[in-house]
Order: sequence, then C-alpha cells, then structure tokens
Amino acid sequence: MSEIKLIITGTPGAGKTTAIAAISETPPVRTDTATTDDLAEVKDVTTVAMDFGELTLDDGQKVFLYGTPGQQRFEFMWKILVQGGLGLIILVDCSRPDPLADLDMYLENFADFIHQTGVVVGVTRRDQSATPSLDEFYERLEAWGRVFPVFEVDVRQKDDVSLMISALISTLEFATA
Ligand SMILES: Nc1nc2c(ncn2[C@@H]2O[C@H](COP(=O)(O)OP(=O)(O)OP(=O)(O)O)[C@@H](O)[C@H]2O)c(=O)[nH]1
Ligand SMILES: [Mg+2]
Repeated sequence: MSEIKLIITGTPGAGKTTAIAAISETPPVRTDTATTDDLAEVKDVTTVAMDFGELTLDDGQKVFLYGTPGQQRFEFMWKILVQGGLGLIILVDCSRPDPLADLDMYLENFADFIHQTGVVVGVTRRDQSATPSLDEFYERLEAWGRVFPVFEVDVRQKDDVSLMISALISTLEFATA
C-alpha cells in the first residue's frame, strides 16, 4: 500500500488546523497554544509547530497530512515540514485585507517545494467575503507562472476538504502512472 505526505499551509486563521481535524481518521495531533500578539484579537489559539492527521482513500492509499503554522515567524518549520512531501494545499482566507497578496507570499516562500510538486489553492471563509473572484485567483497564478486548481472550501466540512485533497492527488504525476 502506498503512502503519501501532503502539506497544508496558509495564513493564520485560514483553517489549516480545522481542515485536518475535519478529515483525519485518527485524533489529529495539534500544537496550538494561546495567541500572544496582534493575532490574539482575532484568534484564541494558533499552531506553533505542526498539525498532523491521516486518512485512507478508497483505493487504500494512505495520506498523511501535515499542517504548518501560519505565522511567518515560524517559517523555519515550513522548511522542515515539506521534506518528503508530495503535494501542497495553500489555504487563502478571503476575509483578510489582501488575499491575493497572501497567496503570493506562500507561493514565494514555498517556491522550491512547488517546483517539485503539485499544488491546489483552497479559498476559505467565503461566507465572510465573496471577493476576490476565482478568476482573479487564476489571473494571479498565471502572473506567477503556473496555474493550479482553485476551490472554494468550507474547511469545517469534511466533503469539501476531501474534494480538495482528491484533486491534488489527481494532479500528482505518480498517481496517474
Ligand atoms: N465563518 C467561517 N469560519 C470559518 C470558516 N472556515 C474556518 N472557520 C473558522 O476559522 C477558524 C480557523 O482556525 P484554525 O483552523 O485554527 O486556522 P489555522 O489556519 O490553523 O491558523 P494558525 O494555526 O493560527 O495558522 C476556526 O475557528 C474555524 O471554525 C469559514 O468558511 N467561515
Ligand atoms: Mg493551525
């Protein structure tokens, strides 16, 4: 049985921890602690090291999901967590002031990893903001140089998270080999 490792990243509050909790078959591992800085105004807890969860696809393939901390000051963890990873999910919180700039920031920071792998973009908190449009996300990806699938997801809904993960896996070369 094959096993694959996927990484979920995105801004604080985009829903990485929530997505992994929604889909993991085993109790997710969390490293959330109380927020202490500006983030405390919008969030009580934040991930400081990683999230971990696992699931089994219909074909028996095991998927290990690693969530990064969102805060840039934990950037050193991003580099550790991508090792051995085969795909990246970037969650973008539409309720933030400039979601397209957030997307750019993660594309740039994970560029080395992205060059070797597949990506999907999950657009979250659509109930709080209907903008940017999906077209705007695709335009931004085009400008960056590579276009990846973009999904609107409610990370609290297992089916939404599942669809996004399936889409990512189907884009990975080995999955079709
Ligand atoms: N209203 C609304 N709330 C959402 C939605 N998706 C997630 N949330 C909430 O937003 C919060 C997301 O928090 P986390 O899952 O901790 O976010 P995170 O990306 O892990 O954040 P950090 O660990 O701080 O980087 C949770 O309280 C979710 O219930 C959504 O689509 N709409
Ligand atoms: Mg988190």
